[in-house]
Amino acid sequence: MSNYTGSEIFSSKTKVDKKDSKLVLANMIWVSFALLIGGTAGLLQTLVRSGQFELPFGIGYYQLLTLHGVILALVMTFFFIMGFQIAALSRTAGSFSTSELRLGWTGFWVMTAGTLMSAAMIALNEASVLYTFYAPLQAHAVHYIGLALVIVGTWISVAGQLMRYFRWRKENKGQKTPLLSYMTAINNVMWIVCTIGVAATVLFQFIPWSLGWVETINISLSRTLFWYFGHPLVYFWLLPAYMVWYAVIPKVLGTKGFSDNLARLAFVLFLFFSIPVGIHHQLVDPGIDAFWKGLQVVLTFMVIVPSLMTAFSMFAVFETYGRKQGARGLLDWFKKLPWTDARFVLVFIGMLFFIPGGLGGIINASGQMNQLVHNTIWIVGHFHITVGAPVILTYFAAMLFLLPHITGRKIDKIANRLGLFLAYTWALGMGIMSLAMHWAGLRGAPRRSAFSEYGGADIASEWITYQVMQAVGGSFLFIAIIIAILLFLKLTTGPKVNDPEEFPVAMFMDQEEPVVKWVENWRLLIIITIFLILIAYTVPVTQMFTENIPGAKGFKLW
Ligand code: HAS
Ligand code: CU
Repeated sequence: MSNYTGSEIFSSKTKVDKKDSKLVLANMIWVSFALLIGGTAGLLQTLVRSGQFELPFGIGYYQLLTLHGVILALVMTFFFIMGFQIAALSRTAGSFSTSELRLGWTGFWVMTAGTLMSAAMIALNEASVLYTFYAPLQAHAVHYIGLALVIVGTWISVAGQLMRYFRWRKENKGQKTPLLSYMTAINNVMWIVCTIGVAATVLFQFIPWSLGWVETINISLSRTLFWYFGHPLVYFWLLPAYMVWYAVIPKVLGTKGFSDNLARLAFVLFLFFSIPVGIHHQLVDPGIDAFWKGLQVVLTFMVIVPSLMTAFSMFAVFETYGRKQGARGLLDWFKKLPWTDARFVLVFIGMLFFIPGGLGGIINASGQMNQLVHNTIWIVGHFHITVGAPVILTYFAAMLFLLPHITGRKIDKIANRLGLFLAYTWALGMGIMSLAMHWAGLRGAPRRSAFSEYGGADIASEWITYQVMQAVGGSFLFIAIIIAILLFLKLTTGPKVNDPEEFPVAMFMDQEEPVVKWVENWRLLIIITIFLILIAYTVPVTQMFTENIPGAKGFKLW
């Protein structure tokens, strides 16, 4: 396009650089592989929980559940996020330098090594501790070391990405950075700050304890450090999806984004409020004063705001687009949306899922209601309609244009149709499965548990229908995963073309406006972030050291 203005003008780049593309592709290959393995595990779990199926070859339910969580929630997402952010930077800020690229590759290989170590321990049945690895369940030390390496690998890759971002800023002093590059920087800075928590608990608690150097572990502290990381983790997954919603979708529609400044503000709010809220996962845990739980609940309600801003922006974009297409009346614009473009449909269905997904989050975060849903399968329903639908469907949409873009191909009719099938099958499967999970959860069905009749208890018999529904949903999801794999193969093989698929990046209605300066004042942003963390965590964490909590020995319950 010749009429690029504002931040786009500085990024004369219109493509992901060739060398960078290889790294992006390597990451995306891991995504497909992880999806297949993790999805198969998921299907088998729903079958076990239906009560109609037993796992063969002595595979344990919790072993499989650990594999499912680790490979999908951690491995698949991390590789996607690294690949996508590298692509977004290369596309909008320009190619990576040799040293930046080298960091990307080193990170990739360290993540690969860590993943293989953990996967081997899970396969050997030495690490059935689920993806949250709650103490006092104790895995083999190699499992924790593997997970630590996965995190260290992301740090190395993120270092390369941040260097690319700051190099752009140095070379273009005083200008506003391309929006997508800015967004990757926010996500990466948030990531560095929050992973310090999980690194601390793994290095100083889990590894020495699993090696037998110390006998006991402080459970409260380990969980708190985990959730200090575990909540921002969910936004680390979500923000790349939001990058697509804000910066890609308007371009797919052929219209402008609502506001570049508003998008940046939303991301800043995520940086501020994602981290000091982890205790909303511990609202029923002992050892944390109600006051600090309450404070983190209030902060949780703050982190809802940027998602509401995002919803508002999306409605604005859709309506503007629809009206341009001649829509009249209140809701006519809805019909004018491009219902045959898989890039749009995948994302839109994801957004629809996020309406109940977000509402469920607000229910979880509300102190009293959390008592009802905590540790029930409602929570599993919640995270399947957040990370398992809006986030992953958007990742699919991104791969739909990114894979042909980086390999020199186009989305042809068949690929587009596969994408549409994928969207609908996924929606059907996830819809049935997660609805059943929410219902069963409200009737008390526990999460993290294999099939049991609980000695014929009446209440347990109420759950069975829902568990069968979950298996039906799980089966559709498995079909969807096969479609996804076929789609990725289709997008990366076959004849190349001269003008490959574009990586769409939108302009904004306020493109000509100057950017609000403080949103790129990193010193200020980091100070505020740390300040909020100190307020939320200093006292509860100090109490965990001073209140003489008895340590726990390790247990291997499988
Ligand atoms: Fe959550 C537990 C609270 C969002 C993931 N969450 C989890 C766990 C995961 C997870 C994995 O407070 C389980 C962890 C474990 O293993 O124990 N969650 C929230 C809140 C939000 C939230 C307040 N969660 C997410 C996202 C996730 C995710 C996002 C993944 C990506 N969550 C909790 C709490 C717990 C919890 C408690 C602990 C529960 C317990 O007891 O264990 C908020 O961020 C949600 C804000 C979102 C919205 C939605 C905005 C809607 C949008 C779509 C607009 C649609 C459009 C299209 C434009 C308010 C942006 C519409 C068009 C039309 C035409 C209609
Ligand atoms: Cu959370």
